[in-house]
Amino acid sequence: MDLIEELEKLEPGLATGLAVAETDEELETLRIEFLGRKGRLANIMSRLVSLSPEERPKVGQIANRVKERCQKLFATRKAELDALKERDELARFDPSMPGRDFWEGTLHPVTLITEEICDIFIRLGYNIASGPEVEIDRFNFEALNIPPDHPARDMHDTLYISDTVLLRTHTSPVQARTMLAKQPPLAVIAPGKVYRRDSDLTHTPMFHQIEGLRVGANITMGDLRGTLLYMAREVFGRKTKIRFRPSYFPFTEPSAEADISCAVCQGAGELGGETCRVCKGTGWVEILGCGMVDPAVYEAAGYPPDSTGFAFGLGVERIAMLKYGINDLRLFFENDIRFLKQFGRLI
Ligand code: 2NL
Repeated sequence: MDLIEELEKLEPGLATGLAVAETDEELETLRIEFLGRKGRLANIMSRLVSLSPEERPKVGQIANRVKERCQKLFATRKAELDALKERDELARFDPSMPGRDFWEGTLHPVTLITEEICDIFIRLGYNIASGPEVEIDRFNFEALNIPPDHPARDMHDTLYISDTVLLRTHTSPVQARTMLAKQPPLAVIAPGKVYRRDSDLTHTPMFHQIEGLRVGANITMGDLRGTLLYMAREVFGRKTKIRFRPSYFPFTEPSAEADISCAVCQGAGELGGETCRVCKGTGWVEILGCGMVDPAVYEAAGYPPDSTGFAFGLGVERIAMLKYGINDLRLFFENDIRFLKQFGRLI
């Protein structure tokens, strides 16, 4: 009865193979060899037809039992190998290893500069004010001495939502609203996003401004100069100088643009024999616009006509570019982590 003999050899043969198999691949190879569609057991079964009808069921039964036992052998060895693997992994795990570093995030340079400048003015006694980014014509223009036909409206490239509703083009409407709510003396600083229909290498449709307004008794342009010089020295260093050039804004009279001595070349205009790339050799860089508040603005606010005060407005991205030596405005809006992480300070 050599079919039965063959069947009886299967189990010990498999056991020998399993004893040395150590991987899932080796187990699979054995499974195919013994229990596969063209494997040893299948081969024996295919030869059952050569037996007499009496012998066939008996041998068939034996074959089924052998098959079950072989399957059990596989399951046992698989469980054994899995347990070994887990033990190995546990042995390799070293709980004293330092954890993986994770990226904690840093504040955006626009946020850093905004906070730095606001903090300077808080130390000077100013209050932070805010207002809506969607504004009405009245606060963005009318209250600031910019009537409907005023040429300054062209300068602003306004994004309109309707005839009277718009995205604020500067943060001045915040101060205009503050003046309606509060009588002088007043010292406010208004940081925030502003919008203009303008987009090229040096302009983005949204950017950040900080404006300041101080109204009280006997406030002069000397106070304005002293305040701005203090701020400039806090931001750019103790040796920073300041100068005013005459300018024009509808809401201030007189108006000026303020320059600071170039922080890169210390006002020399050159650096290592080369023309300074930041101030283009002039030794000065523009940082903001300012002036004494125009009486028409007081009138719109219902303030006494003899009120005195100054105001200024600066672009945050511009200050950040000067302070950190950033030469491309687009970097502020791409949020490339390699750029952002250089500004260090953790949240
Ligand atoms: C600039 C110029 C400026 C103001 C903003 C202001 C606000 C009120 C009254 C008077 Cl409520 N003035 N703001 C004044 C002068 C200049 O900004 O070039 N900003 C980037």
